[in-house]
Amino acid sequence: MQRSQTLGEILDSRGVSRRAFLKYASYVSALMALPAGSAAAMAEGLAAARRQSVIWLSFQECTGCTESLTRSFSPTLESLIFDFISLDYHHTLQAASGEAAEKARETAMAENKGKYIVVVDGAVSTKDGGLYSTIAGVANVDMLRASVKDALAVIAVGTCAAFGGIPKARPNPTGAAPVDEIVTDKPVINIPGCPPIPEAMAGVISYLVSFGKLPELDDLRRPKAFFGETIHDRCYRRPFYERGLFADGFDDAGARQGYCLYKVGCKGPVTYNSCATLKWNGGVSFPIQSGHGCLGCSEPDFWDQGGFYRPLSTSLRDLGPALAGAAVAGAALGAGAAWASRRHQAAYVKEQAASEGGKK
Ligand code: FSX
Repeated sequence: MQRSQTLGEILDSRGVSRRAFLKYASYVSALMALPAGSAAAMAEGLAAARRQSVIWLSFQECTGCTESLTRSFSPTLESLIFDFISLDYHHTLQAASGEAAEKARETAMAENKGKYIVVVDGAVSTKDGGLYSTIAGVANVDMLRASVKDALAVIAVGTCAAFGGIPKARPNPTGAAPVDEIVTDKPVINIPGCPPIPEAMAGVISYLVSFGKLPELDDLRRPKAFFGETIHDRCYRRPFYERGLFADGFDDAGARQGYCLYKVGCKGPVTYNSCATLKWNGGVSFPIQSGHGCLGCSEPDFWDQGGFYRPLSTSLRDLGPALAGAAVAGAALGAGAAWASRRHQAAYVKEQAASEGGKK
């Protein structure tokens, strides 16, 4: 396979039909709710594109994000990695090690100046010069800065990379920070989730490769196609919520009837993600369908939000002073986006408190 070949030519030589190509583009377009005609445009864009060079950096994380992608059902990892992108550097998946691995990263950067994409999973240690997490003797924060220098765009996959995630949970001993706090002069797309939904990662990369531009993002830099609605908006248990039918425990009569899990701590109402529609493991299920409330893992600071098993109206209410503090810090640091999400949460708590008061 030559680098100069287009994806269309590569797939032709492998006997992949144009029809299969269009089917894939239709699938991604439908996932991303793109306007009519986008599937054909995406198929055309992908066919004409050259394999996209991707440098994938893994920092403070649990490898769940890569595990999630490698268990992607559709499109498969094979089609994503071997057909659409050239994964030139990936700590977990690359065959090279030591100096050869680092050389591969430098070569990919030099050969694809201004055109390669950097994907990051994991938070970036910044305390004490970033010495708490290093690769090949280089602090993550320095490797990130050097790697994005000539990048086209940066994709932060997973809540750790997008918002700091678990490494940033109080007391944050390593000074863990999200990617967009370090990278301020390149387009950054956040695909949060701990781990993120594989189809969201694959869809965004396909969109970038075929259209050469970023998909529409919200105020937390998340693609609206996958993060435009809350879990609650699309939850199949929502009719129970509307009727005031709640499980009070995980094994009571309400739980057995499939009632709403709000009272046992579900964070679906304030969590923007596609779990309720795309689900997991090829659409088999998602946590709420398996009887467990949403933990809110794709939202900023989810680990510190006041308890996974406490109802939102009580757990978030405890954050009153923190919410006020975040408003000040947000304005000072220009972190208004994160605050916007918290403001949504605060409004929800207020609404819940009012409705609970009304029921008494
Ligand atoms: Fe974080 Fe990902 Fe959670 Fe784990 O790389 S988002 S801890 S699933 O692995 O970064």
